[in-house]
Amino acid sequence: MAFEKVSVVGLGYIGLPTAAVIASRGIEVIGIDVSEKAVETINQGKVHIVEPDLDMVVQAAVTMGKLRASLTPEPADAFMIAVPTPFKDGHKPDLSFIQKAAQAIAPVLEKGNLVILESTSPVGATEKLSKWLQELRPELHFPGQTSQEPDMFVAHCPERVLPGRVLEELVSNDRIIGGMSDKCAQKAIELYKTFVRGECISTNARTAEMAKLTENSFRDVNIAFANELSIICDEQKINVWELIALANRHPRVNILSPGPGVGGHCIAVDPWFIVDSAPESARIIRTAREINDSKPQYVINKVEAAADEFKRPVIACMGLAFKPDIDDLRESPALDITCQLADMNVGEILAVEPNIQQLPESLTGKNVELVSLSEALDRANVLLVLVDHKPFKALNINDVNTKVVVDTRGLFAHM
Ligand code: SAJ
Repeated sequence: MAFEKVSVVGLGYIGLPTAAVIASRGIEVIGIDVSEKAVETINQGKVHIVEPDLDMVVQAAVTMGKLRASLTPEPADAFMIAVPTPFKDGHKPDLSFIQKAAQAIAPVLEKGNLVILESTSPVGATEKLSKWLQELRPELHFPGQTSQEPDMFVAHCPERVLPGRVLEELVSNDRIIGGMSDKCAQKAIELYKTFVRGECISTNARTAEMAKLTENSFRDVNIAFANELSIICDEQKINVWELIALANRHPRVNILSPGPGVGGHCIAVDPWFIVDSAPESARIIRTAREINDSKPQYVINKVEAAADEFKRPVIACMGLAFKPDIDDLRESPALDITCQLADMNVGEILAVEPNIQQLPESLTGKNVELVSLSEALDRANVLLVLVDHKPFKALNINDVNTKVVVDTRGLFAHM
């Protein structure tokens, strides 16, 4: 069966680019979102999130009449769910957005439809989705739910794109296609083949769920290794950046970079889903999370000590985003550190973030000023490097040699 109409539920950082790319292949796409503002913006051919080139692709798809956003679901051949899966108290996965998406699409589902879960999910979530849909539409036959031959198809195809390179990676990355049955996987592969150039590899839904969690945990554990090294090196009076560069000359060593902590809504979250499902066995994964989560406090202590050297400390927090050259402040250790420093009253706080025009809500009403890089260099006596944005990388030693520098990204390591 060819896919003539596809519905994407959740028009955020993953759903909107996915919807726009599928529409650009000539397939009719209906995007569903609970936010009136997002729906209105998209229907005007505009975007409500920042991602390179996304505005152009969305505008083209809307102008061609292939992409439309709506608050209410309507019938389609396939439904792709791309909603958030945060954690709640005790780092337990919160599947309520997936459940709400299931409730929203259930009334319009028809025999033969394909339902795909793209959201990063704990093992077993796709089975739960199939069960919820079965309960809502008892006359249909969902995979794994009844003894009858299923007439509905359900699969988990985790998104794996890197923010900042979403449009490219959506097409070029290989995809893991975890079917609730082989038939489900085959059906999902047919859909992904319409826009993915990478390989589509089929497996079962549980393995696909675990594969995505594993990828992000692998990265988290490796960043934790680098962060732990940075603390050991501070104690031993060794330049960690030089150390890592030397060790990485070994043909089988590839250490990642230390930083002020791990941010974003994926790597700092997903490993907890593994820990939650295997609390006794997931020891390295849990410890890595704890190491990365404790890094901001370590940085704050260093800044406090640096500020102590001045009667009137003026601290420039360089970067608020969770990684370089983006405007995304979600779950950002840089923002968290800046916020905490402001609350502690350690001095005057200047925030430098070239990718935003105004301070985020969490910093407004506090003793924090958003300033340009040159103003920060004029006024600050303590420089706290939190993000290695391009304009910061262009600085040279003469710009900073009169300041006390706390450099969490190794920007000045080789000067
Ligand atoms: N970081 C370091 N040191 C490093 C690398 C990263 O401190 O050497 C920090 C970054 O500064 C940032 C955090 O880690 O705060 C995460 O950044 P990232 O670039 O590693 O990853 P994300 O969160 O932008 O995207 C990840 C990607 N996963 C992997 O690379 C395994 C992406 O492919 C996933 O699709 C995405 O998570 C997701 O949505 O799950």
